[in-house]
Amino acid sequence: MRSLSKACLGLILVAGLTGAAHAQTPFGKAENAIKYRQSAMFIMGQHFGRIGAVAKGERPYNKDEVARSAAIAAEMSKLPWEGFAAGTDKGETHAKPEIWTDAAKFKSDGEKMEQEMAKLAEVAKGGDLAAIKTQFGATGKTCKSCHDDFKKK
Ligand code: ASC
Repeated sequence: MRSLSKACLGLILVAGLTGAAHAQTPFGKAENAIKYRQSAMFIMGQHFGRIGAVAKGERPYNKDEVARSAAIAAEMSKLPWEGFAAGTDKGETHAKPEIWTDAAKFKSDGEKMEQEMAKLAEVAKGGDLAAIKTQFGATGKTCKSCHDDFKKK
């Protein structure tokens, strides 16, 4: 009896710990975390790309469309980070291990990108195409520098 209740206690503890580990990530499984961050970046890339096409003169400039794209991109820029949960370095991902081994730089690069995206959304509301082009360039630099360090080709 004694050993049975000990075994039961052990099982309860293991179940509790497993539950706690699970609670650390809202994704359930690594694959979902990877899909989540990739989805946010895909939508961000789509809308950032539309602004890029306008900046390059490949699409006509429409103030509301660009402002909407910039607002969506800025909102998406807040999302990828929680998808880089521990244990999500393997699988269908271009994430470099440095994301976890140099987490401070990754965080600061991400914050810079978010700030520039937010600025782009502000500038886009103003409707000054030259200013939008300038801010588009500044924002793209923050995408690129983070990808150079933390994304596998
Ligand atoms: C994009 C996109 C990126 C960045 C980067 C900017 O539209 O998909 O990864 O911009 O190319 O330099």
